[in-house]
Amino acid sequence: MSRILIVSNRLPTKILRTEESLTFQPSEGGLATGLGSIYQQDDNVWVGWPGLYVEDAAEEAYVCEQLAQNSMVPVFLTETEIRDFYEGFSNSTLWPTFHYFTQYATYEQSHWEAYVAVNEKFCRAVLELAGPDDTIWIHDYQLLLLPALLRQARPDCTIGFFLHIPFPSYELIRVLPWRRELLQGMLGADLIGFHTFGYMRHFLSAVSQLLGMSSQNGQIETGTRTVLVDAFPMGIDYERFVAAAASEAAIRHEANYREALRDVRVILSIDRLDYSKGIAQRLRAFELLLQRYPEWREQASLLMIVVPSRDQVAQYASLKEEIDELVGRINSRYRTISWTPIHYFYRSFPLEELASFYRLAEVALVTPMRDGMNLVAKEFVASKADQRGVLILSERAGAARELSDALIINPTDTGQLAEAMHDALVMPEEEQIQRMSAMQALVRQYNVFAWTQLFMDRLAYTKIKQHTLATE
Ligand code: GDG
Repeated sequence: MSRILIVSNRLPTKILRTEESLTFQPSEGGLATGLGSIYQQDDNVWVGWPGLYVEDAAEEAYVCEQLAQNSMVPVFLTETEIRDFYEGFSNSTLWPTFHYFTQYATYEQSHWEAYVAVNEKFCRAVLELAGPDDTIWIHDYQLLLLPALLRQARPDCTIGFFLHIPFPSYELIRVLPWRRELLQGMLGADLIGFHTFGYMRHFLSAVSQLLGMSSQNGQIETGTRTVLVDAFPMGIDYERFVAAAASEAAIRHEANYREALRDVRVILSIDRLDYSKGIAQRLRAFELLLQRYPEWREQASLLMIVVPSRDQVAQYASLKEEIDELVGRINSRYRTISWTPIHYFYRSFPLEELASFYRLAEVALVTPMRDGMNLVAKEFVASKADQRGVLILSERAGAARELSDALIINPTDTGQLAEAMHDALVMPEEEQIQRMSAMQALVRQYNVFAWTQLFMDRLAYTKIKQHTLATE
């Protein structure tokens, strides 16, 4: 029987070690919830790292058994592999390069070697599981070499690859010493998906300039095979956010917060700690809003949630310091006894609380410097049952291609961002409703289930086409 094997760096479950036991928790984030619908169907499985260093063979066997009950297969990584492959090559070479932050990128041969070795480790794990009719769906920048490794071992297998982050211009890719190997790694897939046509165009241009392979209508001829490249903008589990926002818990939390905040207007921002998200620039823009429009002092507050992330990587630790310093400076300068300009949380919240923040906010500030898609923008839209609220969205988030009814801004233009906040706070209700309902229709229709279906259908079509061509 044919199955789908989802492969990603992390499993949709994280395992935490407490003093006396291991606890299994669902991971947050769009990928886990989105693909949750398919990996637990039939005999499908999800392969990835469970976020835990196992201590002995007995513990390893226990973890495997527990995960197997939920259709997951772990790939165990060592501390050295996490340091060199994950924090090193994935997050200190590929992530900054693909987000146009080359000044943060490092180029360590030992990190590259670890990246190759871990991709080979994933390859062995998948080969142990995969039957000849199975479909393998690989996710994201940590596993760029895996498609070609699998192709080499199983020339006929069906492989889809999806990149969740931007694919940058050729000028950025060419900086990488291992650029050809990385592109060749991706070309092992039958179908390569990106969030936007822009990323897809960059990829085709890099393949043409670095590997000399041309393409037509998104089809690349590698010499031995045809690889299809296409855009699949990822959606969210829309109804899950509608339900979370309508839940009793979310309504109760919202009422409590409103009371505590004495009904000030709330501008919301939610991100993982990351320099690509434009958090410091956003703070400066909020400060400018308070300078230019003193009428918002004591009337509007920024509710800023920063979810801890990658704090072992140097740039993330210094970004955290910069944010702490900026928040401290702005708050100490403008605060009054009864009003705090910025409510800043450096932690994550359960879904119902997150939903209560989406309910509470009149304005959502999603202003990354670069972002593959940005699901927070879509979640805010889904949570607004009364269709009031304004989304301010960076033109450099993938989501801006779809959500054109947001106030679209250039995140480096602090003045424009401050003006957009003011415009959002004074926007008439009819205009809010008109914009929000247009965005809701789109986010509801192109939800994560539609995204998965579209990708899988396209992959099946690609495979059929290849067979037809081969037998002609
Ligand atoms: C990568 C790409 C692309 C956040 N805080 C809490 C919480 N979250 C959840 C949000 C959302 C997810 O985390 C963040 O997703 P994003 O899309 O915004 O960003 P990345 O993590 O950078 O994701 C990105 C994505 O992959 C998918 O392809 O869109 O461009 O960088 O779902 O809700 N969840 C909970 N508590 C929190 O405090 N429960």
